[in-house]
Amino acid sequence: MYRDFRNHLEFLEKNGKLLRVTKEVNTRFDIAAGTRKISDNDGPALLFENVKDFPGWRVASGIYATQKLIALALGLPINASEQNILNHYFEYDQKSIKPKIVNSGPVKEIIIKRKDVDLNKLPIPIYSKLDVGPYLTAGVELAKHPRTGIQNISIHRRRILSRNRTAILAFPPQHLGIMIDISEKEGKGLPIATAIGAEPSMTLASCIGAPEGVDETEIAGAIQGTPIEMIKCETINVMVPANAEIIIEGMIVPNERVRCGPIGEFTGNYISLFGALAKEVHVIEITAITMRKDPIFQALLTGMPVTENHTLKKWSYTAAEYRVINRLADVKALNLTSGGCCFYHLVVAINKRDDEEPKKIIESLLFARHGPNLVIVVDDDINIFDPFEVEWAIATRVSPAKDIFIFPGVTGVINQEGKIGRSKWGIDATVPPNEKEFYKKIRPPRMENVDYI
Ligand SMILES: [Mn+2]
Repeated sequence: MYRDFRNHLEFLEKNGKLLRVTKEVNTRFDIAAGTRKISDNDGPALLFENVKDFPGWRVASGIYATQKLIALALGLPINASEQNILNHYFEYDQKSIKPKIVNSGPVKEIIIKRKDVDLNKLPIPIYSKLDVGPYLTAGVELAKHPRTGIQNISIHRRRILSRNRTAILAFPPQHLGIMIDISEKEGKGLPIATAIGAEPSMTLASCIGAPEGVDETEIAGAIQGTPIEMIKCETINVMVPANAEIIIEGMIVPNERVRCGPIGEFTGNYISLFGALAKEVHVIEITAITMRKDPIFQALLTGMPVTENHTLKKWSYTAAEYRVINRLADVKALNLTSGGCCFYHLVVAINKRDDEEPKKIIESLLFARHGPNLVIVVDDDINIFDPFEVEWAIATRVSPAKDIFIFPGVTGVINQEGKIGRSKWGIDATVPPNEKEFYKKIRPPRMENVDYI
């Protein structure tokens, strides 16, 4: 199913999931507004062909904005279920195909170096009203670990500071943040490239949360079934996808810090768990831009859930959370809910065998890395993808004094004010032991005889 970014746009168009926009749009808010609308209306993805002040450029946006678009990017049927998508995530991070090194590729059609670099010539959108300026939001960041030389790929927001400078929000325990810190302690700037309009498999793999020391490019190869073609950068020692639309090469400026906010966050407001960290972030000096001669810029909206900032991470988080609890109970399904920003609230359905299982699940998840803030455990007769059924389970199966667990300060987790340590909670909404029959959903017998409605 190998597809580079523009092949993928063609594939989406054939599937009725790409809309070409010929109306003139402004990079300030118009692209964001269109992307908001398709994110709320189940697609299609957008290709803006007429961007004010940027002749010759096109901007693709919302490429992964919905469950259907994620399914298509993974090579699954358009109506693949949540469980089907999750099953694929279980497989992907267990497989790898090494990249193939090439000497030429379309991303080198235009090469701009050093003093000729000008980020203002790229159609970089401004998304939300209080955003401090334009941001790169869909760039796949590539960098070599200063000690091991193993490349890491991950997505981080970058604020545009000037013609040749950006900020980047990357901090430990994020792998790129660790790598930047190691270099800085040695007085060096880490070389980092960002690929815009990379293969869908690269974008998906960069969000998969692989362990430290894994080159996610190999996971990307496994997702698309063929090696990613990688090529050397012009000015730094980093390998980049040769079929991307745009590569921006640069180096961290050691010991310099700048603000990287506010920006509309995945929380749906301007207050995120990154808020405090965004006050002092690293600066990158751009050393080169290489691109196709008719480049397509990729925009990515964040803000109120659900956007592609949520869909790209939701299933990899869910897969990780499943692995934390699958030995503790007979887990039937998990849902990182949309209202919980696809991050904070996890609903788990189990086939309960022991009355202690819900509390064990809650404790294990709340204290796990990237753990949710609230875990709700229900029996497997509840459809956890239906908020009505989850609320019904809470209404009819919870005795608050004994079934709600509050953990006042979970360390190592960043709270809404950006401080370390936050309270978390869990709800056991499973039926009490020995009373199962009376708690079941009532449906009149002989429903099958109602053939007259
Ligand atoms: Mn990594």
